[in-house]
Amino acid sequence: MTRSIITAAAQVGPIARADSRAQVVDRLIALLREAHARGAELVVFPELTLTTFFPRWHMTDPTEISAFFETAMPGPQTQRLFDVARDLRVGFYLGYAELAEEDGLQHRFNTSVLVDRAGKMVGKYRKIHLPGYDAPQPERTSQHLEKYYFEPGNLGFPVWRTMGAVMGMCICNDRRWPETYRVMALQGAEMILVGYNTPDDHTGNFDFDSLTGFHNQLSLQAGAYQNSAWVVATAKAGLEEGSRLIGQSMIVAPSGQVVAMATSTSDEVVVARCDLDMAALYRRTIFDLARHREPQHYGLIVERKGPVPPPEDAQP
Ligand code: ING
Repeated sequence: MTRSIITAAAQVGPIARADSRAQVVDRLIALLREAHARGAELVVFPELTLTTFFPRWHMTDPTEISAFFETAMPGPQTQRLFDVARDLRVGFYLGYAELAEEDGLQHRFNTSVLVDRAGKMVGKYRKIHLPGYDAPQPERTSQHLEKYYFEPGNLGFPVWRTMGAVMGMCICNDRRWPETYRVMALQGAEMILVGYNTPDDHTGNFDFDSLTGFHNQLSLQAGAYQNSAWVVATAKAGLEEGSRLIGQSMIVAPSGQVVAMATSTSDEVVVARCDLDMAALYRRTIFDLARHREPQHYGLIVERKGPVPPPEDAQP
């Protein structure tokens, strides 16, 4: 009997700055219901999926900024999403802006939570790799100010045994860094869930930006294959407040194959059965981290901080 979990990427189209939480949660519930109708047991929503991608603007008014953050999860505006998911017995990943009070101080994180099929909170992740800048860049038409609005995550990359699998979470830019997947794979992760908001003009260099979709897919497929894990990646997509966010929500197998991908940049559900034994097979053969990965032999690389110096007698 193979272990599997039917999973959905619930892509969310543009969210306008003026859209209320209620309007957005209505859309998330509709996506969740569609995913359930198509057999999904787990649904992955995007990063910062309750509001427009506000780090594209520089705001200074604390009240204006706080309006984009949640002080509780679930809170009054999101409780009904949790209730519907519990009633339908569907687990989910939800990305949002978190205003947390810790050691008497307020902290702001770019956060995701994982909720199981009984509606129980499984775990929380706070985004570690924050792209962009901590101050407006004068030459940019649209800003990318995640370092201004959020602190780097302080929870590491935990993984949890839940819903019949070992699952981990990351957020958006994390997916571009190989250590993100490896740190979770070394803890036994079989499924890695990620939401993203990815504008197609991030660097302002068209040679790079024209490859945004390719780099998205490359990062996800490499992460999945090189770590023998399923990767479920969900976009906030579309033309959102003048910013073009790529779609391409996708479900990638441990083989690196894309088994389902969104074809729109709107609200769209893609579903696939994730065979967890496939991850185990790759982990037992090609990517047996215990047998084939010999970190003690990497020591020389780690100790060396730069190129090997030329031999003494090298001719100038
Ligand atoms: N967004 C983008 C991401 O990493 C980006 C930023 C876009 C980086 C394109 C590099 C290239 O997908 C977030 N929110 O991290």
